[in-house]
Amino acid sequence: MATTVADFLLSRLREWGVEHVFAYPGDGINEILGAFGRADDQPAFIQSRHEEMSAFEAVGFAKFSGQVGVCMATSGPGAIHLLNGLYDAKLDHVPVVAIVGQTARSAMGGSYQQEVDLISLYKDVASDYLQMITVPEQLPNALDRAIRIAMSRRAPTALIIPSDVQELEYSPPGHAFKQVPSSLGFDRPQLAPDQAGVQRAAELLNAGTKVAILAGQGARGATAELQEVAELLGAGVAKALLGKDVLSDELPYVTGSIGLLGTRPSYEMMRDCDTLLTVGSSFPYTQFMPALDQARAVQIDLDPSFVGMRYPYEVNLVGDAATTLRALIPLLEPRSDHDWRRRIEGHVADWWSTMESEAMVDADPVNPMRLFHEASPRLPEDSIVVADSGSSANWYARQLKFRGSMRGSLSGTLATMGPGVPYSIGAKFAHPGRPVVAFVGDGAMQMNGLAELITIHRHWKRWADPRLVVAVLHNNDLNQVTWELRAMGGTPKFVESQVLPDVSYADFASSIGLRGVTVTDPGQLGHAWDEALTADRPTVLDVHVDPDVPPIPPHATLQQMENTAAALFRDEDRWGVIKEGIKTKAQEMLTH
Ligand SMILES: Cc1ncc(C[n+]2csc(CCOP(=O)(O)OP(=O)(O)O)c2C)c(N)n1
Repeated sequence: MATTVADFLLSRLREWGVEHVFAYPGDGINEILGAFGRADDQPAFIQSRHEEMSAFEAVGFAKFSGQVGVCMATSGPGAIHLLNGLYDAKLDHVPVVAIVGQTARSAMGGSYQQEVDLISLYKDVASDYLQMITVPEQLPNALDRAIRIAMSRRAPTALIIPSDVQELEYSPPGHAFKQVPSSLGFDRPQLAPDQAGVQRAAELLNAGTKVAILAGQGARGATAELQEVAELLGAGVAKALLGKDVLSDELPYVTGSIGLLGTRPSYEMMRDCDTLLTVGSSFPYTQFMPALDQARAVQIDLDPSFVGMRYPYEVNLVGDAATTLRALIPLLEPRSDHDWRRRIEGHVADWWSTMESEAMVDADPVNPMRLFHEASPRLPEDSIVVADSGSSANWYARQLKFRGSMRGSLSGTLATMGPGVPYSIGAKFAHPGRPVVAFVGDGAMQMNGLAELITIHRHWKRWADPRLVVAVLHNNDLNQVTWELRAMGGTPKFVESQVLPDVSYADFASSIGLRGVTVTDPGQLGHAWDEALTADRPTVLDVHVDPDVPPIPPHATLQQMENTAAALFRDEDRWGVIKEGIKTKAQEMLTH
């Protein structure tokens, strides 16, 4: 039997080492589905409940494997559903390739069923590379480029393959005019910075007496170098949200997260430093960086289109983080004055004890911080942790102490609701032997997490280590926004928009064959975590948390406090909120 375009597509994906395609079927890709059958499901077709989840699964897979994630959907509605996940990839700089169907060439332009102008629709999200395949000879080059560009630019790319083209007999490009042969593979360059720039950076950093380092996900792979630079400069290191796993929180000078979801020591370090070194981060909230005339600054980034922004940097070094730091290290002068470093370490130690006290404040029924606090020391050193967008992102950022080879991520830049459960599935396919934990709000569970539990149920037996824990923050509220309304707009909780219908997430999990555990008492938490982390199957921890515990940052502005107070005056939950808020904030003062 002749090889079709669809057969070739799958064989080329296999040659690229792609083992999973996160996808959902439809007649716009029927021929490709037939090819999966003929290829004995290699790469494996990982069916989700919704194409947006397939895209999130590809993003989660790519984030945790470091390889390209591939997702696939039918024409029209399927391709439209992928979009939010692809934007998540675009904004967090993740390599994902989307393959979507389209109506047959003979019907194009005929307002045919499910005919959507996909080139226009995908133009922005897949701006790095987007092609429609119209003849077989075009395919290898377009696919190879889609993969190579996704990997090299860390961006989503897309191929549109009309249904009739999928069925054509494959014929390769030849050695002829207007044919574009192609090849496999891609060796990443080690991008070294300009030596004169490194010299200027070293002079600037050596002149500083109070050095702060901001590390982002671009510093992953440069852990040892980052530690060495921090030691030499007597600096503290704050971590952007996507860089939470680049450096262990057990290091005494790591101040933790920065920004709205950040820690007090990060805030204080940025407020008081005289020198800033940013490595692999495009952290957007400049108000949490030093004042514009306060610090002299150096930035290191792989991508020349991302240097020089967000702060008036004096030296912008384009280079791979590890290579650039290695070039810098011999030029740095070790600090003899350790006051600044000691101050940072003191603030960090105080911070962790405050976090513990805040987590132990009693609440009605469970303090959400305690859920994270009890998890933190129990998380295995090789675990992968994800959080959804919602209050869980705050507690993930502030309460969890990362150590060992732990990995973690969330939708950092798009900050979309809903990736928690599908990211955890992508993580499991990336590392079937590692335990995965997802912290997800009840709103995100109702949006799509509940349905994606069914996907977990479908696939979990393939994973060498069956441990996947979804911890649901069950507060019957879209809590993060409820608090944003109070803090930003001075608006009281609007019940119609904020309150969620009550659902038992544990019962749902049990009903489909997963473990489901309901936690309504903080005393149960430790045991619940121990059981979930030793279970023989995925577990949903349905934790009834108090929506009145404020996820307000430790450095909230006076205006935000005033807004919150004004909103609470008109808020029907005001007494619970005030009580929990005062008890929590008191911990920051009492312990010290
Ligand atoms: C797709 C999408 N819709 C809406 C929002 C705005 N939003 C951000 S957090 C949030 C509330 C999340 O509620 P839930 O999942 O219950 O978590 P909680 O904050 O209550 O812990 C909303 C509505 C968003 N970020 N993404």
